Amino acid sequence: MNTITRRGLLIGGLGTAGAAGFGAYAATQGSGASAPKGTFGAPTPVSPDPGQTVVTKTLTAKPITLDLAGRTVSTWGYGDAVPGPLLRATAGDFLRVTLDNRLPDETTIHWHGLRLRNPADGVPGMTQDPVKPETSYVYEFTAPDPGTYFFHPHVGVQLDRGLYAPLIIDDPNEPGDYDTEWVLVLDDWIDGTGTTPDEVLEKLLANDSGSGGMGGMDHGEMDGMNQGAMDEAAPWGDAGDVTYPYFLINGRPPADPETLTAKPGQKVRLRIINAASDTIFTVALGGHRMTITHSDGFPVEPTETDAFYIGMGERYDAIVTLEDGVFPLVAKPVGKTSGGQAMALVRTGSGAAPAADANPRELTREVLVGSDLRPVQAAKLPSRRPDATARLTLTGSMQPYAWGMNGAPFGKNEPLTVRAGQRLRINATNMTMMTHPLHVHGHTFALPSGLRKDTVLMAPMQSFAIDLDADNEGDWLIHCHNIYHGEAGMMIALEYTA
Ligand SMILES: [Cu+2]
Repeated sequence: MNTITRRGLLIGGLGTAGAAGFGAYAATQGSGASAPKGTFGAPTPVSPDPGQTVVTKTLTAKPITLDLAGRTVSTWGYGDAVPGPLLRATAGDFLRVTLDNRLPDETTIHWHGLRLRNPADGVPGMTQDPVKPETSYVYEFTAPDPGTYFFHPHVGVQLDRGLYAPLIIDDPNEPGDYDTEWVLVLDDWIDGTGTTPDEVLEKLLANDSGSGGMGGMDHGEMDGMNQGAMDEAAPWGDAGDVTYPYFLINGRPPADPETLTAKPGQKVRLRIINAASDTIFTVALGGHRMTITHSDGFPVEPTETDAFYIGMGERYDAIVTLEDGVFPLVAKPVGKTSGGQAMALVRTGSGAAPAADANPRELTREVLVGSDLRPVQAAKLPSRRPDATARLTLTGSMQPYAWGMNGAPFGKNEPLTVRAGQRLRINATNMTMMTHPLHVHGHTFALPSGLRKDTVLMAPMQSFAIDLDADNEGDWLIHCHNIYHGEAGMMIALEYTA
């Protein structure tokens, strides 16, 4: 193959090697014609510093089944459950995690939000070779910042299976002024319900051709395609592409919800992670107001609200003082009219459980937009003028299904560049009519308010100037965390140059 296009790689790889999309990077960075295989080799072992605590874990990625309120579906997961096992360490610890790949496909693990060493970032073709079936790979890195994170593959649309789990980095200096903690992982679910995420992607991409591809089906007839319902109250426009039959909290649909128990009056810390591939949620706890304390791991000025939006890849921590009774904790998909909602139960006393379609009034009161939060002083980047600027436009459309950055899909767009030590200002603009969660690997950035994020929701036609300190050398990805947009090309490289 002499001229490799990104589309050729994507469609050629569907169903067999989801890594093909990210492999386009290697193809365009090397000699062009022959995509280098095995260019990274085995990871170079690194050693913890003296006195550093080592946290060791093995994660087995494998086919499993998931019980959705009595309906059993086949999927892929880490270990035996969805989400996979909680990984927990303290800021400054050295993590040594072995990925044991028992999947029938190549995979990797990306440690979402962590400013870790580049070889551990989990992007095949950019930081490592994909991990082949029946082989393993050791990730070794220091976790520098406390916070709520998660991990997932960075291969194809594998994230839209059950391959995700929470990662909590504790702060050794935080007083922990709460009685208990609940980790809530939100997801949109389609795998094993008659289709797979690879097939969903294939249908979305077929929408690009305008002829053939779909065998005469029009958009409205496609399974698994969102009908584009607009949510009047939300600022996000047409928020998703895929129609999901289920929405989950901690791997369970509302018909069989997780029940979180505590005593009335107790203070609970919620750590809420959006692991969905194509769904923004509005989150509320019936009968309560929440105080948001952290965004993407970093502390914010505590902010009370009835509800908040959470985009794909974002995390929010909140403190709630619990009332007496049984309450629905609802994550309502934005802009989607089928598939219901995600829900867990909070039980501190007696009472009947709320129905699966419980609609707490908090959802329609004050809904906080995360990028409006204010950082605490300690979370700000040091004050400094940018040394360099870069332009980043989010481009593309639903019909045809073609997404890119700076006017071209990944592999055809020019990488952004920065020199080590610079403060880089990225002037990001969403030039599309959809909302995109913009995610930067290996760094956290600051919004103009100083708010630190690694993933930020960008509404249609919205702009942000985001600043980052180039203090982590390597080749990194910047991409939309709608996993289907990313795979369709809405990614760009950030490279350190001499
Ligand atoms: Cu997007």
